[in-house]
Amino acid sequence: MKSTRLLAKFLHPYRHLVVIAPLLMLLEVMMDLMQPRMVQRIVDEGIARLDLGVVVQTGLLMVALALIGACGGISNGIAAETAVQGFGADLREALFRKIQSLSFGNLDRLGTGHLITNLTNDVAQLQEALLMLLRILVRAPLLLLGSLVMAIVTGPQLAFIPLILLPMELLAMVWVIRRTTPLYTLVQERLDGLNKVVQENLAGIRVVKSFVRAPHEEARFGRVNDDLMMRAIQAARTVAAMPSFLLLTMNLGIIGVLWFGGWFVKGGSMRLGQIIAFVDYLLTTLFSLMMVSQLVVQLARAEASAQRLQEVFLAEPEVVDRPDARPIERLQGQIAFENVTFGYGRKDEAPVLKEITFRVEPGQTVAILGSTGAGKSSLAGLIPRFYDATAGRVSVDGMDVRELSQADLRRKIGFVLQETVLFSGTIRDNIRYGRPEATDEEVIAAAKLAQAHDFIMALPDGYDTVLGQRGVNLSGGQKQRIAIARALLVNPTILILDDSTSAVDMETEARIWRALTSLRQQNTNGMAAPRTCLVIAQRIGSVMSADKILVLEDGRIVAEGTHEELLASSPLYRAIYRSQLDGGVMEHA
Ligand code: TTP
Ligand code: MG
Repeated sequence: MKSTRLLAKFLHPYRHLVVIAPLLMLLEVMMDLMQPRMVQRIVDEGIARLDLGVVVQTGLLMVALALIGACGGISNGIAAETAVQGFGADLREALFRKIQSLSFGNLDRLGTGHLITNLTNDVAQLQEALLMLLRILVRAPLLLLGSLVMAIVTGPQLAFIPLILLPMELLAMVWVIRRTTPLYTLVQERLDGLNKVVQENLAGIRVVKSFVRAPHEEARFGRVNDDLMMRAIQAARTVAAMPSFLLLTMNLGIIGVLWFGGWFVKGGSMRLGQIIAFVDYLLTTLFSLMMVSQLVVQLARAEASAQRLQEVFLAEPEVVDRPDARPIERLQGQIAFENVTFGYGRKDEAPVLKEITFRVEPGQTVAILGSTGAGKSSLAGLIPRFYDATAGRVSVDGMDVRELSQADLRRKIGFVLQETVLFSGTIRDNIRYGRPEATDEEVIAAAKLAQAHDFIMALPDGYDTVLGQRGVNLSGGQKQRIAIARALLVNPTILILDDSTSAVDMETEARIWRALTSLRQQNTNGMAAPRTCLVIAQRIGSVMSADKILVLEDGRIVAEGTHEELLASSPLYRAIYRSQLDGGVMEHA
């Protein structure tokens, strides 16, 4: 079973508690089992013989036993809860770490909804099962057997009653458990769906509001929410049959005991106290069986969750370092694609990039131009190994990127992603995200290069301005410039800008370029110029001064050359150029 493997692994640090808790429970069970015999003694020897001394003495003994039992129960609760909470925290931490190690491809496939449910509800299900294990795994079976034995010892003549009722109850339990287990898997899946909708909604709340789609989103949420509710009710309904069945068997038991017991008492072969104790033991037996069944149901639920957790734990990162991965000391910054073909893994679909071949020499700025969906971002993502090429070879400085350590490689590459992501925190922390040890001077130098310094200084708190939830929000172009500063601060050898100035006005964009170019000539403020720049853009104006422009169309490179060469040779490039003439290209040139 998946759950046992996970439990065993993550319970290891708490093994002493796992041993102690059931022992404490044993204490409580033993005390519990003695109580009915005490009652019997009070009735048969105290009350029947009008001996007050026996009543008081036995009564006090009962109180003492109950206190000892309670101590055992409470200590068991503390030990169990300590183990369960520690187990849960360790499991969540390991899961989080595992998620960090996965590749983009794994994460695409698992989905955020699944991972959030994993981290919250699935772990909680395992914790709940563990708590029940530690609290009732010992208690219920012991009480069950113990009270069954005590019942038979107390009234052997009535022993046939539990021996008929127990198998009946067992049958009902098996029926319930077999029906609910698959239902709980469905409940967890519905929870994934709910988490996905919530997560998408919160991430895209601006889109939702700007398109006035709140009612649509509410309906979408309502659907998954109802779906979850229906499944949970369906599962609960089946489980709900259990208590009624238990009551039925219990009542049958009481009737049976009173009926037959009455005979025996009248005949003089049994005494009243015996009957009372017997009923007590019988009810405990039947009740314990139901506790066992609840444990089994919870274990089944936990098993479903454990399977979902194992899916993540056992996921192999698609992009892995080879055991002999080469560390990188220093890069020159040459990039080469040789016959690279790449797809996102869906077999039936055509590849996103087809037979891409080009070179970027150290110190060059190469631009990639192409319509939306042409594959520009996909191409750039192959260089830091967000994904690995399906066929062909991507290399830096002549070394196949698959032979290099991912961490080393990525540290040498400054990647400004197309979608700007800033974290909540100060502007300073955001800029030095990739190099937390950077000095304030370095942060400012990077911000100046990215043309962000001036607007940052205009904010009331400057670099200490807090961004994100409940903090200041920046404009799209301002965010992009912070992201550029963040990439520049790591002193990358290769800088990749994926449409990173799309929201910046042309004049600022031109200033960023001038700053980067001038940086190449002199080394100021400890900032090393990125030697190689790969620039993805939609606007020709952003890229016409590049050393080389690649025109990407439907996953293929259809033209390659400098601005002038392309104007002369490529009708497509000329068409793009003309269509953008009005967009201010001339003024930039
Ligand atoms: P992109 O490489 O994202 O195209 P692009 O960067 O040229 O487009 P844009 O200018 O709009 O940024 O996508 C190429 C194809 O790959 C497209 O059909 C969508 C697909 N794709 C995936 O299937 N999964 C992904 O994670 C990404 C990024 C793209
Ligand atoms: Mg893109």
